[in-house]
Amino acid sequence: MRRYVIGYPVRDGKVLLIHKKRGLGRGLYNGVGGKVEEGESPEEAIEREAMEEIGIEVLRKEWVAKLYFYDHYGTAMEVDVFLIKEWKGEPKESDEAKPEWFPMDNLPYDRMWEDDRVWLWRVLRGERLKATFHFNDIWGKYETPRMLKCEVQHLE
Ligand code: 6OG
Repeated sequence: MRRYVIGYPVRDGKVLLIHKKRGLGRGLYNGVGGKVEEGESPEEAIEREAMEEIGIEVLRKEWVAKLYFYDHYGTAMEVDVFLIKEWKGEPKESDEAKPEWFPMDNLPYDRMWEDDRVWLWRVLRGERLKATFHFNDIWGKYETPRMLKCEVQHLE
């Protein structure tokens, strides 16, 4: 199973999303993130991606969720989600991502992955979750990506 990470810098009731310029989810808003490389931990991967995509050095982060994604064409992804609580540097645009702040209670869900409206507000409120999402075609190769089924479990 392919491993990925997503991280959300949070401060003063706001979340920093990126408008993604390329790769999976191009054109959508998401957290910073990407693939976990060979020999890397998810913790290391989120630090690397935050630096590569928006130029911040992560000083404190919290693991909040494990997400599994499947589709009809064999995609299987395991994603670790972090809230980034402290960092050094001003988030800046790169050729991959344009950072933008949003109030936590007013996220642009209509321009995000369909699963986000199911789980993101819950982790922003302090919950830890494990969730599984089934899509038709995540890469959008044959069909417009649609979420078909979801299961969310609250972790103590
Ligand atoms: P790169 O192309 O940047 O990695 N990702 C998803 N995030 C959400 N919320 N929902 C999905 O539903 C996703 N599928 C992928 C994982 C892709 C980035 O996009 C995330 C990575 O952070 C299907 O290397």
